Amino acid sequence: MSPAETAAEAFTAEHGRAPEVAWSAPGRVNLIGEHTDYNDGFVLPIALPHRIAVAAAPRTDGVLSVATLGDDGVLHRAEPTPLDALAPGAQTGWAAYPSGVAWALRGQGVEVPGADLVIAGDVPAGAGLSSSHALECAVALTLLDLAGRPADGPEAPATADIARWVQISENDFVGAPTGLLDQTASLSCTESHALFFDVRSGELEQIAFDTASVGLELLVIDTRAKHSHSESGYGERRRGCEHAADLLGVKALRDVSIGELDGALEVLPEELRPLVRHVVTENERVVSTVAALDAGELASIGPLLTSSHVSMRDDYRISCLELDVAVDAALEAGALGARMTGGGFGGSAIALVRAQDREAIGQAVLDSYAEQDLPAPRLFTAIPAAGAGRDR
Ligand code: GAF
Repeated sequence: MSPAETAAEAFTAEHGRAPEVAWSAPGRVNLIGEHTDYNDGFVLPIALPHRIAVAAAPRTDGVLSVATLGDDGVLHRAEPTPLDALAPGAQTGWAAYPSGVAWALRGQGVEVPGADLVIAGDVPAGAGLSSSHALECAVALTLLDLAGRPADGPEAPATADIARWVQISENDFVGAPTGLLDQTASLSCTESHALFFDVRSGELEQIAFDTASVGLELLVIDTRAKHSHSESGYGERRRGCEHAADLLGVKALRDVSIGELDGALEVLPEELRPLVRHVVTENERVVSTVAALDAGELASIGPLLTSSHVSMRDDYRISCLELDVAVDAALEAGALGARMTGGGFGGSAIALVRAQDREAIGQAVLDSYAEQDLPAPRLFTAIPAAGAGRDR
């Protein structure tokens, strides 16, 4: 059963009526371009086939009720809350994500009605694969539909606005100071493509990314080391970048070109230099990756992925033992390139591998984990899937 079918079935069992609408949104893997989004830079994600679905129907009493189907098959219910009572800090835990979206949409003048929502999905949580944004995007699309402004209708808000509203919910309600990468990926990625997103201009370009046609695979290694944006050093890195941009007299680090990097580093305090070096070189790597993909040279992006990892490990300092073990083992076993993906401090790594080496590289990663007494990671091959959409 698809996540949407599962959510619809759970909705009917819970509420004794069928849902009126259902929308789902995917998790993502960012191919390259990490911690560049809040620096107005470039990112290049793909959507995963893993999705979060929301089945819903309106209520007439102005109350939001939310329930989510756990991996254990048990339905977890949040306390039903009047929409008027939603405010940052009023809700914690998983329920803050859907509630925050309702709050943010209302703040933008969307007439969100009371609603029953039932959530189900298969994006691994805490794996750095953007399960929270998949959830928030699916909720946003569902509530917009119930508010009479479905994303596939004539009154639809611009997709960039929906992404921004989801960001407001995440930043101001959930309290995680994240950028625009994940929502945009979840809403705008397409099958067989990576999404080249220029965060400053808002421009989106679909870049063909068909690994199978050139005998390659993108292996995802979910390290199972849990990561979280609100508790990690994410905000600290973000503030460091903003401080560096201030000192350099630019709007964002996006404005520092690779040619200006050495000069910029000279005038910055020592502790900010590695952050700036990462962001400026990472933007450059995204542009080079897109150029290689456009030229049909998919295999040649491997070294760019690996340099990105080294930059995050040594300069941005957001890697961890589990991520480094995964990357090193994959590279030693013949991966063309490998890097951690997402916010860091845990979560997942990716490795670009030749299809015929996939098994051996996967085994090498598992062996390396066993040697280090780490719990076995979860491995799967990512195939770029479709972005968010209506299921009902
Ligand atoms: C997380 C954030 F949510 C994104 O906005 C982005 O900054 C990413 O970390 C790092 O590239 O996924």
